[in-house]
Amino acid sequence: MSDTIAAIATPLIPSAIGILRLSGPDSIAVVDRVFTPSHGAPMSQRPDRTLVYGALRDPEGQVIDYCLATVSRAPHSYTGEDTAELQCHGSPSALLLGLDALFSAGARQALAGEFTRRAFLGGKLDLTRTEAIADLIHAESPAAVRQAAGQLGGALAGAIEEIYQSLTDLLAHFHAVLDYPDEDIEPFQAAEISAVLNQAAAKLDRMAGSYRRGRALMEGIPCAIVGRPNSGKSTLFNALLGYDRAIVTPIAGTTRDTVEERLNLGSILLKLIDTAGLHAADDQVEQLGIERSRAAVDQAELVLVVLDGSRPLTPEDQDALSLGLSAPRCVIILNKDDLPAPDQAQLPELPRNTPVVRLSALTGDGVDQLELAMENLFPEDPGVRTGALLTNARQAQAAGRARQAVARAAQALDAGMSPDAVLTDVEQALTALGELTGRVVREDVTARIFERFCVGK
Ligand SMILES: Nc1nc2c(ncn2[C@@H]2O[C@H](COP(=O)(O)OP(=O)(O)OP(=O)(O)O)[C@@H](O)[C@H]2O)c(=O)[nH]1
Ligand SMILES: [Mg+2]
Repeated sequence: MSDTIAAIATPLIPSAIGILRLSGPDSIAVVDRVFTPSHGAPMSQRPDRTLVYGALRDPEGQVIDYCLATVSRAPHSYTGEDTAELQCHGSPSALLLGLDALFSAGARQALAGEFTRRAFLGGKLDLTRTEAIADLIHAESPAAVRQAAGQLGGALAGAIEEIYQSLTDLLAHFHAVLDYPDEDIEPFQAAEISAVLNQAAAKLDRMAGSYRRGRALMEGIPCAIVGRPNSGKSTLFNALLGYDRAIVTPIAGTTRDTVEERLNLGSILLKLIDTAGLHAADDQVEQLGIERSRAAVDQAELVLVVLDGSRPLTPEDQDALSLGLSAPRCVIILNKDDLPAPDQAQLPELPRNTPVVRLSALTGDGVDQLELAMENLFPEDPGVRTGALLTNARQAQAAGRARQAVARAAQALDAGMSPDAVLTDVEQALTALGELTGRVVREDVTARIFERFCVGK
């Protein structure tokens, strides 16, 4: 039997509303001890989920705040236990006094994520939904919100469940075969089994493949700005961010280390990375910086190649161009458009559809065109439903293990192995899928998941 926990569920800053929250068997009794409705019966005699106005009092009976109380009895609550909420004014001091009153009345301080942990252990939420709650709280773009909300609605859990069920059916079939060893599997059945395995493998492939996009959604799409020294990378970085984040000087080699900032562009979130100018450097610090520039390009989904449009191209510009063109997406920027352009032809032959944008990072002219070009490079992928993307390494690893186990099962079947060999692999796939949703509980893993939550969630 669990005890009764309490916490302030809203940030401790002066604000309109602040919420005290309780979960556990004594929640409603505790509320009765600290809260007196203005009219009528105490909360223990009220129906679920009705708001009751009244006074929150300290152990001496002094009023701390006038607030709204509501209760939800097990199992119809967030945690599945008896729960209560007090919606107070958002006064940090009053909330702390209210919390003390709850402790005096028999509750104890909730740990970070303890409400959601109870919801998970009580079977109210699977692990993908608990992770969706953390993702929603931390979402930094509209697209990340939609993904998290979809996952909270069960999009990922549903997709996993489909695969889980098809493999469970297979397993049942195999058990039947093993129980009657004299009956060979009909060739027709073998083909059918193979089809189920292949279908599961294809779905898991797509799921595992969605991690790249899911991670970019949560952490920002890595976007590196490269070019030779003084081409105006840091000026552009600042122009895109809208404030002076990176140092800009007329001295070549100003930026020595990579500088990262998040940037919301339309519905996408970018992790924008300013880098050290590419050139043959003698200085050891500069060399290290340039190595980091190249590493940033390796990781990038999008590279912005910044060329100084007021000067002829140099071998360093060529280097930046070929580096940028090797990335999954690339935009070529002819910067310093406010200055006169040189006479000779500028750009070498580029792959078709490579966007080229002329702008002045200094005056800001044309930066909106660049933003548009960048946004257009990331259309919504209709292949994977929003909410069914994998968004963290834990999910990706478990899906990867399930995928490998299914592939092994398919191979074993093709190689004409005995049913129990195939069975073992299918069982391993089910275990991995069970870890993904939390059907199979691993304490170390769940502990890490709930660490991301704040107290009161
Ligand atoms: N006229 C003009 N000058 C610019 C423009 N963009 C940058 N500059 C100038 O070019 C010089 C170098 O700019 P930075 O942004 O520091 O260049 P960088 O590419 O980051 O240089 P490193 O960090 O040394 O690699 C500064 O004096 C800027 O003011 C532009 O659009 N027009
Ligand atoms: Mg710079």
